[in-house]
Amino acid sequence: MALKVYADRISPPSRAILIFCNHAILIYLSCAFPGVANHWYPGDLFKRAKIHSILDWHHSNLRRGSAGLSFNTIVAPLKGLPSYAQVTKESEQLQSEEDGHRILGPYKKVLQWMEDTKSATAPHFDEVHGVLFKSQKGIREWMATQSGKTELKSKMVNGIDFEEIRVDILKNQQYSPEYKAINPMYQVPAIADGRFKLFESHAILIYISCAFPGVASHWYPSDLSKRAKIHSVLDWHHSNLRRGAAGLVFNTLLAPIKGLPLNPQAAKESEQILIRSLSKLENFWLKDGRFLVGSSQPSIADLSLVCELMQLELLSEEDRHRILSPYKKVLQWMEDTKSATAPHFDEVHRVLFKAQKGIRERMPTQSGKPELKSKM
Ligand SMILES: N[C@@H](CCC(=O)N[C@@H](CS)C(=O)NCC(=O)O)C(=O)O
Repeated sequence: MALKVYADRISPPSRAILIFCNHAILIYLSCAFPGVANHWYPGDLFKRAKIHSILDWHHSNLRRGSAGLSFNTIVAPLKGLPSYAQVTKESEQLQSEEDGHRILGPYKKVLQWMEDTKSATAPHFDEVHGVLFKSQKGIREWMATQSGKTELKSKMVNGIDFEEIRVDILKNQQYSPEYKAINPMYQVPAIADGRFKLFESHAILIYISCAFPGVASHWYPSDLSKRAKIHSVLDWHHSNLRRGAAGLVFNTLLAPIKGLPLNPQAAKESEQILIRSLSKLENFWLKDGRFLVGSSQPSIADLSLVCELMQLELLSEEDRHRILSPYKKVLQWMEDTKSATAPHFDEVHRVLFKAQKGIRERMPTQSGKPELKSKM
């Protein structure tokens, strides 16, 4: 039976490349079809881990930047949604080809690499993007008529011998030259396994599961379709649950640590993303089993997503309860994941609970307030 591919090449325009940018599908296709040349997703563990690392990085960086820009400049007005003033400024400039050039122009290597990738995948690349190019003209004309009108408005529980090196991000230790050599993106977590260095938490979890034979198979089952489902939920996590939870905590509590003002508007938007994500977790991802994607035992996806939700401990008890309490399955799944990884779970989150105490002591009472307010 022929493989069916569901993709919307028309609306919104940015999704014309859906088939190229869905990581879980790409990995599945590379593994499931023997005809796929090895270079697309090499069998070598280290090469694979580096590919996972850049794919994960992509979600919160390149994709967030370019999809955010095209959403706020093109898609939001098409969908009748408000977009943001800051990004709209960019959009006005993006209406011309010269301004598209302004963004990409300085990056010669990037431009060359785009050309090389196009050539390596010709003629399919242009075929897949045909609809995008067709809609480009219409969209630019449409945007011109709209301008002015649119108000822009692990630790794994598997006995792996490891050394933990604390990088205190509250003290900006991620910017030290020593750490830059480990992760040039200046973020935690990262690992070094001998000379092999890796960043991005999902890529790290996959690497650890594959590189250490002692890791129980339920964390990252070898079955291709189970793996593909785990990749799928991990990919979903980046742009949904993480965006909501991390955005909420950052904009209500942590921004001042970075020298930025608290942003109640951004916090409100993040909270909406978080609520939508919790609802998807409750009604979709957890619908078939105790753990994610219908599993009876936890996988690396449960670890990653439950840890994401743990940062909500930093909010006031009242806000945390208001946000999480409607999601009974989610709460049970968090408890189940904690129990399945005890005593490591609490040990790993000890720093968080310590920070929680200090932060809560400084919080004003939230009672009676319908929305989260700045708390520092
Ligand atoms: N997508 C990355 C996100 C990494 C990330 O956002 N790390 C935060 C801590 S949770 C960090 O290092 N923040 C410090 C900074 O950005 O300066 C991953 O999953 O590893």
